[in-house]
Amino acid sequence: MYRAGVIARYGRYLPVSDATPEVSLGEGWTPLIRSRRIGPSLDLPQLFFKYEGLNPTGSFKDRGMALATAKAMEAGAHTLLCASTGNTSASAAAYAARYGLRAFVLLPAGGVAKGKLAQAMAYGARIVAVRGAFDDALKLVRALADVPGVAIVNSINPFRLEGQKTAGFEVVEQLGAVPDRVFLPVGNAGNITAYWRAFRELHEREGLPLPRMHGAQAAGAAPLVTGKPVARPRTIASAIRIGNPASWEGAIRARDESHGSLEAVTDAAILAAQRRLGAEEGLLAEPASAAPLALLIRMVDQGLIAHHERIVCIVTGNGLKDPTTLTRGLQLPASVVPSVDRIRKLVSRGRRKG
Ligand code: AN7
Repeated sequence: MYRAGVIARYGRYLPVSDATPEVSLGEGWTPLIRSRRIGPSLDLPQLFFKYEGLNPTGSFKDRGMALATAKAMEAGAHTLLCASTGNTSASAAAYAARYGLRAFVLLPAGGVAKGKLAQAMAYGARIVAVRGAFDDALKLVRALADVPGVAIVNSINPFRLEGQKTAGFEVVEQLGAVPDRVFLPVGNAGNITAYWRAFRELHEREGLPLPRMHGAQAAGAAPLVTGKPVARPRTIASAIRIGNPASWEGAIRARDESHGSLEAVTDAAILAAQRRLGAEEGLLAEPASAAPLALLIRMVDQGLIAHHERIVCIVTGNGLKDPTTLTRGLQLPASVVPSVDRIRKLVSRGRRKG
């Protein structure tokens, strides 16, 4: 189907009017891909990946950013402002570029993956590297809410969550049913809040059942698991290196109302899941986006998942965002002389099955 963007596709369920510009970079309608190897290996034939890394700037953030940008323009703003662990800044910068707005992005200094920083620069954002964590940057942004002409486009902006909920609608349309469980990474907790809103709306509107929501945090940045903010969040998954999530209550409500869970996974488990997504499914995920699979694998080990269940893991961001982590521990291939005989031997040596 023609990719028209989330406002064109789902406007009837969004807070838009004739005065709202139809902002779009072609975001949304990302593929729901059935697992070919990981699912069967876990004895879960109905495991699916929602590949949000195929959005225009490579992450799920574009959905909410399209609507937040539209509403900012409707209100006459000239500048988009956000704090970000990287993906929100890349998204804000892209939409600002397309519509002739300024983007100001506050990033934790040294804490953003290379690809995301490169994007923000390439899209022409003004970048401020803040000495501190994401949470410090978000605090600064909140204090700047009164600057005239400036729209905050963090997920404390309600339009971000409204645009984001379109992903939940898509999962149900593409699967042809509500999944039994949805697994997703949790940082600032906007995404889990938005998905839960989508499923609740479908439940109320169409009488559909509700899924169980499972949020994965990184062990060194798991305030929603421990119940208290983390002053110095640590994890290789820089996207979710967040100590005091803005949508705290939204995440708790999603967990409790859905009879789901919020759990921590180690960096080692995240990296192992990331490798499996690449090597067994052909899906590149950034580390944060592999956390849900890490949690699912653990729950399968614990015997908590029934084999017939329909399970969707949200792959929130593209692996290309963070090449440093993707290639960690890997060796660049050695060069060889361009000899057919040599290379014929190498190619003939053994094939992978699967
Ligand atoms: C790939 O870009 O917070 O729980 O500033 O980039 O809704 O925060 C990114 C978060 C998951 C967590 N996966 O989503 C930011 C930012 C990826 C992400 C999350 C993020 P939320």
